[in-house]
Amino acid sequence: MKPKWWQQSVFYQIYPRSFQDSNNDGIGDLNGISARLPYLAKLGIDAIWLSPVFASPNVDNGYDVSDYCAIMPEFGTMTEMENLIAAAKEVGIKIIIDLVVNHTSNEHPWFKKALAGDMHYKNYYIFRSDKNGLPNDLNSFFGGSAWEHVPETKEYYFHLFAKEQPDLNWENPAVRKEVWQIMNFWLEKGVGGFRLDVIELIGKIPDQKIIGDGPNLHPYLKEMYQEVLAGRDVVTIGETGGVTPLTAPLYTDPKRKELAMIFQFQHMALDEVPKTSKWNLKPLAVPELKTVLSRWQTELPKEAWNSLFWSNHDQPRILSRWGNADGYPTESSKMLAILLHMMKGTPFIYQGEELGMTNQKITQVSQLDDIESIHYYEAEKAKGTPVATILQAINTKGRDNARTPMQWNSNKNAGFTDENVTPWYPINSNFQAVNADNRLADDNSIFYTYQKLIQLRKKYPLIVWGDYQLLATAETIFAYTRSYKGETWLICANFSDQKQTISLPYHAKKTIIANYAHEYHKLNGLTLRPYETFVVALG
Ligand code: TEU
Ligand code: CA
Repeated sequence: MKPKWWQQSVFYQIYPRSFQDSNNDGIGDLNGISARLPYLAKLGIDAIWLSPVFASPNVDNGYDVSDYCAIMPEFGTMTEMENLIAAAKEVGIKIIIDLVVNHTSNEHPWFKKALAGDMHYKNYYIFRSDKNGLPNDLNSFFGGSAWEHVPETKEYYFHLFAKEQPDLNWENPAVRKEVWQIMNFWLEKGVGGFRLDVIELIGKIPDQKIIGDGPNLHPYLKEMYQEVLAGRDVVTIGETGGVTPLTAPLYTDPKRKELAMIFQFQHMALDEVPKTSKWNLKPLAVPELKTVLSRWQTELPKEAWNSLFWSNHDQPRILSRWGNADGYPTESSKMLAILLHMMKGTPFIYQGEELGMTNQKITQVSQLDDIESIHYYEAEKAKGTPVATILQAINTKGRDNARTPMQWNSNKNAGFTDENVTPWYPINSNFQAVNADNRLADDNSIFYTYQKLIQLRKKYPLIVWGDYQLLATAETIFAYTRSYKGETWLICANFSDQKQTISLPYHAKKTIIANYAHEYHKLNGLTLRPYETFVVALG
């Protein structure tokens, strides 16, 4: 297969509400993003995954869409969106939009008409009679039953997320046609593709309690390809929470004509007690991380394509999570960046990751914004769990951690919005130390590590295409090689806050990148400092 642009690209995710406010209402917006394009061009990224910017009552911050072809007024206008797409193109950046079509908002006109008894639109959603009580015991991902009662019509409707996010009935061909029209509408506006929210859920059969990976999932994706994607050089990235290296090719093998790539989440579950919930915490075991990430490097068939990420708007900040934000913020954030960006797959950087932004601790329930955390809090409180325990889980894994505004400078409100405005969500209290101005002024900052990693990916096909091999090492040494056309690179990280001596019988001929100022030659018997990480060409 001819290489695709998105296989050789680095993506950057923007959560618009928190990126840059341009009109001083305390809410990030489209013009704010346009104004920051020079910063993104300097970083060197090729494409932006824009979290939803469509009309929405914001029960789930835009992941509940009430009009897919209109811009949320708080974020701007359709003209401003067109301007953003055009201005980004000028600097070589594509805009990828977030298509949230497993469900709509309950304020979408389709759902309002359905509730009003219009049978055409009722069949856009999943309604069931209430005559035997709850249709079944399926639960929503945000807690509680997935069935919401409508006493007026003696029915329930189905929602896998909040009750304000009713699931669409994909079995109805009219629904699918609406989605293809929405996609075509945006492609004609010049977007570079789609991130497909919870796409593995569209083949569901609620009556049989089949949710992920339903029998109709792949037929629908094939239909999407034929109706929208065929003949267009666009990217599609499926959010697939349950995907494994075995099932990934079903989505991404080009011969199957479905999606370009997927987001897998197996590594994101490694600090959860297996088979419980994201809130049930356990410490990360580095050997498990090595195993899981390496499996995606070696067990994924050549024809399939994966993405690489540490963070997004649903995950806590990676530096607080698996780095060492207090003791070694610079070293450990660089370690994480190098380890991931030297792997095969398309890297995604989440806004602020390139600055070393961290989680923001809250001490009171009133500081919560995210619907998932609020539901979790209420459910645990009802069970009698102590507040301190609940807040500890939320401070560790809650989604608000990633959603604090971007830290641009050391002024009050961090340059996100005017100093006299109250931002929609508080700025992380460390903004005076952690901000873009400081990072850009320091040649040794994490920002320039990300910039260099992006440049290296463009320069060396080895990073894009090379074979991967995990090396047998001490538990908290993460070392692997990449090999391509007779050249081999070694990537080696001390994933701990202790000194460790490595015994790798290699000689380095060239240092490519490292997080301590050091040239690497003889590697056997080398003692690595905490989080020390280097990439060398072997020879
Ligand atoms: O997330 C999918 C999803 O399954 C989340 O509920 C995930 O389990 C959780 O965020 C992990 O903490 C997507 C979007 O990324 C998310 O922001 C939306 O809330 C969700 O879909 C519903 O649209
Ligand atoms: Ca604004």
